[in-house]
Amino acid sequence: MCAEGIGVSRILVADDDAVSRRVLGTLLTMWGYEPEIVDNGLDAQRILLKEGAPKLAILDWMMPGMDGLQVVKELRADPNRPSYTYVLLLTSKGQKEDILAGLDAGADDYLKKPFDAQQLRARLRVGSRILELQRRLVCALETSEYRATHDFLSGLYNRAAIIDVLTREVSRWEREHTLFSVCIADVDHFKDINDTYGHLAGDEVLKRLSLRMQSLLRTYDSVGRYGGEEFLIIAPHCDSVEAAAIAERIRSSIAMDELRIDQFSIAVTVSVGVSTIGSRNGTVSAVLHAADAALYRAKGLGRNRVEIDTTSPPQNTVCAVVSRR
Ligand code: GH3
Ligand code: MG
Ligand code: MG
Repeated sequence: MCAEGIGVSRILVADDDAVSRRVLGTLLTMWGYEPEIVDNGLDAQRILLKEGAPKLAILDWMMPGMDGLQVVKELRADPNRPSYTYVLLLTSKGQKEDILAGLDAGADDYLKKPFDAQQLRARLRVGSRILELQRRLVCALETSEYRATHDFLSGLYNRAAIIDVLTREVSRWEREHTLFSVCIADVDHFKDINDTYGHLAGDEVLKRLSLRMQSLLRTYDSVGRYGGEEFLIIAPHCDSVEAAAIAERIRSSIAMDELRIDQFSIAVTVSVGVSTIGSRNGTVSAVLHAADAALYRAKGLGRNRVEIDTTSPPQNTVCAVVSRR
């Protein structure tokens, strides 16, 4: 899920002084870095703003075109940059005000020319450490966000996350009257599957069904694990007839093939209830309740079937019932 800890080896050097460039290039290579060296601020900015740019940069302050200070300022001005660039300003300007201006502009560190090689090396190690720390924090955040919104077993959205999607769709409908439908799919006689083949095989059935449903939905549909063996699908722009076509595609695809799990061949079917947002089903709970009532009817009518909520009349919409496959 997260980017690998690659270690920081690529480093951008921007300096208009040829001697400095040569010395830095030699030292950095000797210390195991891969320097990319330019002689002006504009090139430095172009490289640093690119995707996959080096995360560590040594910038000279005074350069033609765009000075190092300006490069840092522009770099920090974009709050949406996906990763952080650690910038060390290297310059002959060494007054207290200069140092403050450099750090205020967004530089992380500052070294005065002529620099001491060992000091530069140590400061680059600090930069690498900070970048690695930042990478781990971002990774931890992404992991915890994923865990908070996804179901561990199926990898689908969990109940809270799919209800969030539904809540957003209801708000959109209130604002813009954008139609959508929901389907609740419930595995038929799942308890018997557990009892016959064991709980682990039951888990595997749920995983396979999740994959199957995902593969049959359009990219802008959402599916989540709503309960133990119940799945909630949200189909934007679909009226109940169009959503029923999606539900039917899922039902028939699941019913068609038995699942091979270990030495067993397991026949699985699902029943699906469909409802559509509308004046009579205009809230999260009402639209869910209506889909649940339709599901209940599908169970009562023999299972392995799709039922539409009777209060959801078909309407003309732009829902294109197209599979991802
Ligand atoms: P129906 O056709 O009426 O829906 O019958 P059913 O047996 O599917 O429904 P019921 O609600 O009686 O049983 C659902 C079962 O799903 C009971 C529960 O142990 C099982 N279940 C819920 N979550 C999981 C899970 O994560 N893994 C497994 N293996 N079983 C689960
Ligand atoms: Mg069931
Ligand atoms: Mg159930």
